[in-house]
Amino acid sequence: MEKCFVMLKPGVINRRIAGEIISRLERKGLRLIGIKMMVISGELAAKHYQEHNGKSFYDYLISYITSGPVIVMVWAADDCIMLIRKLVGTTAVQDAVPGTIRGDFCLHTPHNIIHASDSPESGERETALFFRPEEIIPWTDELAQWF
Ligand code: FUP
Repeated sequence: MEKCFVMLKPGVINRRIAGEIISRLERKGLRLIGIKMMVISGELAAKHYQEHNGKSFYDYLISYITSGPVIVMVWAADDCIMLIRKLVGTTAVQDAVPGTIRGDFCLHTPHNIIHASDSPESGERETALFFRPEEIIPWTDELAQWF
């Protein structure tokens, strides 16, 4: 089953909308197999966003992502990454369609409130960066056979 790493970025907890966003992923039927709250170190942020190193927005992105508490999660389902990225919406907030998380809750692309892995490989890599193996709990869904 595919894994998707999801982060609710700094500001989501302050705005008291973490529950609303998590609820959207749960209502889709996705399976939450890891969750915790943390403040990301500069070192971890640099590893997470290594592909953006050197871009114009990189320094701002690193300072923003380390500026306050985040909630990190791992979700699992068939085609989990494609399904979650549809719920999340586009990176640029001016293109994010109402009804998506970014379309409903954010004003500025640099603060687009949620990160979700963009490939199965990044799902695995990001999960391993943020979670120890014992923090991932792949519970059995007794009803799944009927969906
Ligand atoms: P996404 O996969 O949608 O989170 O987008 P990216 O990995 O391309 O970008 C990571 C983060 O960098 C975005 F969430 C916001 C920030 N960013 C900018 O600030 N400006 C840009 O032009 C692109 C990304």
